[in-house]
Amino acid sequence: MQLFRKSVSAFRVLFGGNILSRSHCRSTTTWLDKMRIRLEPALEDNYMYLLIDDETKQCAVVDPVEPEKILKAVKEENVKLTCVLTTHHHWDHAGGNEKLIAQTGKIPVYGGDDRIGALTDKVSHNTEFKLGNLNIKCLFTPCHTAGHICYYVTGNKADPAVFTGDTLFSGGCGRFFEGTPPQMYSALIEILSSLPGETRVFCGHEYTTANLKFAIHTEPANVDIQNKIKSAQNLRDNNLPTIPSTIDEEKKINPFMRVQCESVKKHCGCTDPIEVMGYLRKEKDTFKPT
Ligand code: GBP
Ligand code: ZN
Repeated sequence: MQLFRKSVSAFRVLFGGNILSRSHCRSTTTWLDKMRIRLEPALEDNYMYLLIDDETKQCAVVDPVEPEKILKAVKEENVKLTCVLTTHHHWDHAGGNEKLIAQTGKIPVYGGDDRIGALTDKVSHNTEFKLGNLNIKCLFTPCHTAGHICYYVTGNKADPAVFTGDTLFSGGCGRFFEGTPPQMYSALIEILSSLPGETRVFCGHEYTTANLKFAIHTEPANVDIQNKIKSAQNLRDNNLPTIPSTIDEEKKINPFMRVQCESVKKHCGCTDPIEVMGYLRKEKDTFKPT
């Protein structure tokens, strides 16, 4: 039995958890100004996204780790896939690039790290390019990895979107594999917190309910976190994603976006927001909810 369990879990890891178990959520579409974003679940808890320009029917894909699913979605949407946006080099984000390009033929692959497979266009902070009529602005947010990029997308200025990879999650942030607290402070507080509050946040993993258990531990009296725990659990019970959230919402519920708040400082026992950032990440690295 033990051996069977082990090989089942190895099988799940190898095949992304979707052969023996169901996909971790349903595919959903978010309509914004001039653009449409189709969320596709991948592996155990990853998200891939199709970003579609409504007027020209051009489409970009974010982190296509399972290219077959993406090609099927592109066909269903009747759009033209014109580029790949890669948030960072980890295999569960960039690992599908080569296979996808082998199917589509040569299209630009954007990213901020030479370790990204099939990379054609290395971008840096504030690099901008177009997808049809949409504008895409690259935000350099190193820390989870040294070359991490978030992509900020605007149509007609209203209703923007940001793809945050493993830098900002709903209710949390990525582990600091290749960076430091000042870098995550810069990414979350200086760069992402400055985006318009209504910006929809599309992140790289469905970690929201686990993140909120840590969030409520840091601020037990925070009513926004209490309410979000209920609404997120309700979505997950129905096999729906908790994504997108918004920048304004993250500022209310995400401890890593709240390092300047008195209640979070008090929890950490320090006042310097960068120290608070370091304290929270260390604490969450080993956090086990009771
Ligand atoms: C959870 O399930 O909630 N805590 C996670 C466990 C991103 S994936 C898994 C985990 O550690 N996930 C990473 C993370 O940053 N989590 C935020 C957190 O725990 O608060 N990855 O797949 C991870 O980046 C990876 C791939 C890591 C290649 C290193 C390499 Br090399
Ligand atoms: Zn990662």
